[in-house]
Amino acid sequence: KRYTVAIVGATGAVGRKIAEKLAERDFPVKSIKLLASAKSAGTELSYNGHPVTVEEARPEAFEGVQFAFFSAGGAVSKVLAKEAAARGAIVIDNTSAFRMDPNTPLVVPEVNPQALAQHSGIIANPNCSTIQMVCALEPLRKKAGVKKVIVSTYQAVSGAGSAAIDELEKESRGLREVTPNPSVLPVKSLEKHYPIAGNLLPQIDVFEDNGFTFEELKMMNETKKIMELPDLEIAATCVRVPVVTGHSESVYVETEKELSLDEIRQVLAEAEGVVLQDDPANQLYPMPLYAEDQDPVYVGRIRKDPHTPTGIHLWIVADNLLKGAALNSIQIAEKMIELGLVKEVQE
Ligand code: 11C
Repeated sequence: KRYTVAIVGATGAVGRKIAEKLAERDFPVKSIKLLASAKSAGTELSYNGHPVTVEEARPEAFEGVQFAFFSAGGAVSKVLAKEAAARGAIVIDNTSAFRMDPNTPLVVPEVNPQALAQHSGIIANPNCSTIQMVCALEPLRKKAGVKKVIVSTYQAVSGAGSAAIDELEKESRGLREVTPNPSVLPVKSLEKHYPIAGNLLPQIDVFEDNGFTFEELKMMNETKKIMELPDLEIAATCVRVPVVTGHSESVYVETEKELSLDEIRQVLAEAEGVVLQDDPANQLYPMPLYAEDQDPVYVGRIRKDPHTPTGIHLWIVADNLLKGAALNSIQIAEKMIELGLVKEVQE
């Protein structure tokens, strides 16, 4: 069985990765539609070595589509995702538009595939920094319960799109020569912009009334929903760093039951989608430069807290465009096929 697939936002950083990964994983594609804004319509891209002309993302473009991967921003998803679902497509949405909607499953296949059964046409793909963290938290929860999480992130600029990558590259070249003239980071739509080369920005997305940024709240709320832990004590601090791709996270976890260091290592070594990189004697630990273009979530620097017996410190790194976005979206589609959740259509 093969499927007609659409990618909305096909010209963007994540859209391009979705096309690459579908081909690389040999996803059963019968035909592909690359969709984008009217401005990009007519652009020539390629899929699996074949040229494909980008079409404008309009409601009619979803006729006959079975899987629609959306990655063109929340505003586009809010307008077009329901149009695609109404035409029979399963929408896998990479924006925050539907993540907290109680009727929309928010899924990381290694963590909560059971949530897929309740969908009504739209499945939400979580925020990149949430995905990599829950991949490491879930196996610990299964073994010992999870009570509390405090996370600080070191997030790559590609999370803010291609324009932010260009900005880091330009500023890095001019670091010693010209005064940078930032216009994208930390948040394109806000008035103030700061350089990212040689800097850290403790702001990802807009500030909310409680002083947390929207990115921080996404990590907190999405983790509770995915892990089905509404009472989880969780707080996040999200920071943009001058790295092109690969989000890193320092995570403090308190489990319900105490685990030994060996048990923690064993649980993470056996966890689906996780690769343990934890050998301080040989200076082995995860780093974003080496996680780029790789599928796994890497975990290392594992330590027991010196004061709290149930406290654990972890360092978690993953490619934010792959496991954080394109790969997880495709794994959702693959899981739906595996679980028989895709309606058969008359050919
Ligand atoms: C970033 N995490 O690194 C954001 C990008 O809600 O899917 C992902 C935004 C989202 O800036």
